[in-house]
Amino acid sequence: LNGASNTPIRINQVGFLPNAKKVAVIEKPANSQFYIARASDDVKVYCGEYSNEATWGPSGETVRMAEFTALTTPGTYYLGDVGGRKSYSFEIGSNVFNDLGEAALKAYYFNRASAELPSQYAGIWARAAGHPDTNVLVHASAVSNTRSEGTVISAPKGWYDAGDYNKYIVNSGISVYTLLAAYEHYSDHFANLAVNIPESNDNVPDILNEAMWNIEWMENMQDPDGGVYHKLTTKNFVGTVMPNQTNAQRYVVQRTTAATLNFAAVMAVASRVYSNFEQAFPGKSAAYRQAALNAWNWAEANPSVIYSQPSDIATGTYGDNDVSDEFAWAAAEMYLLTGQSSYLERFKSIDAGVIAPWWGGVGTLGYISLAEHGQAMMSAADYQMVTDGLIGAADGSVAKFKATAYGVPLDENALGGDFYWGSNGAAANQAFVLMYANSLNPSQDYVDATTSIIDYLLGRNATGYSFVTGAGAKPPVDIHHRPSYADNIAEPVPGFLVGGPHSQQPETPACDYPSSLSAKSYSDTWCSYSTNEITINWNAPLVYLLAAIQNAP
Ligand code: 9MR
Repeated sequence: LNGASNTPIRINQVGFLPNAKKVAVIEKPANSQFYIARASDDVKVYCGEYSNEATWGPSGETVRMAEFTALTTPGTYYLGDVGGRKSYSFEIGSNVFNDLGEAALKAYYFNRASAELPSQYAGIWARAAGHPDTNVLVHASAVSNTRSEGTVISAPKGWYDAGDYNKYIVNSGISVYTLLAAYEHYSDHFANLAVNIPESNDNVPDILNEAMWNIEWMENMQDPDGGVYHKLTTKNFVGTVMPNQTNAQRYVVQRTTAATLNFAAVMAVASRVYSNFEQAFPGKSAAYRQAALNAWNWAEANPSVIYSQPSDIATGTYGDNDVSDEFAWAAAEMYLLTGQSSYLERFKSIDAGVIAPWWGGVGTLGYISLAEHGQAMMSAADYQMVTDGLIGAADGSVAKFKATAYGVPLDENALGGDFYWGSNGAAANQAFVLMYANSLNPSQDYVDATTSIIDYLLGRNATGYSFVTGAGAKPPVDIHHRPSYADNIAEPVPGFLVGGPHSQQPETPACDYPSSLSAKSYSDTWCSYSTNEITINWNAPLVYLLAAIQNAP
């Protein structure tokens, strides 16, 4: 399944919006000219000159860029090289991202815990229900004044985090937040995006029904005293089986400050979002408000409970020694929820900074929420501080985008730079910030840099893969995802963004990597969970940016 790439031309394998910047990358072309031809009849419709040669450190390649932005006529094309080489075919059109946008959201449905996926919704990936999670034990590490070791709790639903079957609050939080932000920032887009899930015929946009599947799980992860369990997990990762083929005991493990603040932030946002859907979800908005307040109060009283893996638990840690950014994010959301100035003061007292958000660095989410919802509640100076932070981060991405030989805002430094575990999710999260900055302060550079990230994820990268299952001519096939592995269906579950290149492959050294160079350190094998796993947190910015790029001002 780990075939060599069969074209040296690196190009977005899905397509380009008509007015988008359009660039392909090729290693050492034989001649300075390229052409674009119509796929149906090989008629050449565009000729261009490659840019000058440049070397991209992360891939070690000396490449030239082929830009054909001026070609805007919808159609199916390929790029040809006078040396006789051709790219995969690609589309130009205003609908090029429709299927992908649907698939990226539908991926969450495919990862639902406690749910049967009938073929009516899941097609060939139909499967039986697994993990009811109605008989979950409180682990010794998670006892409180209200619950002792072995207390049985019920916490069904939620999404499987990734290729494993566990459910982790920290990672769920940023995923839900990003989907809810996508809805709030592009509500018309999502009001019209139905993805054929069991709730598709109700009066609620599918993205909010899907997010609710996970929020309802999160609700049950709060102890009556306000503290929130870090994760719901088996003791060890289970084997490569379908969800219904395993019934290993599940536990809730530890209560941490990070999980509790993350939960507070998400519940505060959910209280706002679902207040507009009171009929469909009666009482939820008020309940989430109270849940957020209780969580915040617990975190204030327990400000430094850091996750520490118990000796009998071996699953993902999502450990984070620095919870200052979680305090900043939660404080921002609590301010928007309550209007109490102490929360804003708290946010301002923490210099969380704006970076591409990730599960361990969430301060940026507070900036985004305040910029989007807080203007009327903030002084002009405070509002400007927030928007300047976001615009500054977007400008940083633009500077990188303009500097690299691939024309993408990804580069490396002594520590591996942008090529770490989940580098594709990090790239998508740069685009999240770019497109949010673009809504504050529209700029062609922000849109172009985002397009370059989309291109990178869909094939303009040093591996030759489109990194989303089911999308493009050469997508990942052998992903680290238990249902995709165990279901006897050749194609993996579609719509999932894989983790992507991870410099030097330290965690999974024996997984058949084509190269040790950072940008090529990717292996389309089950073995490589450090590059070929999928997660709910990497898909969320993909959902966001596909909506954003189609609705850019
Ligand atoms: O995405 C996580 C990455 O940032 C960490 O470096 C890595 C190792 O701690 O863990 C990743 O998260 C995994 C989680 O612990 C368990 N489910 C699968 C996740 C993706 O590989």
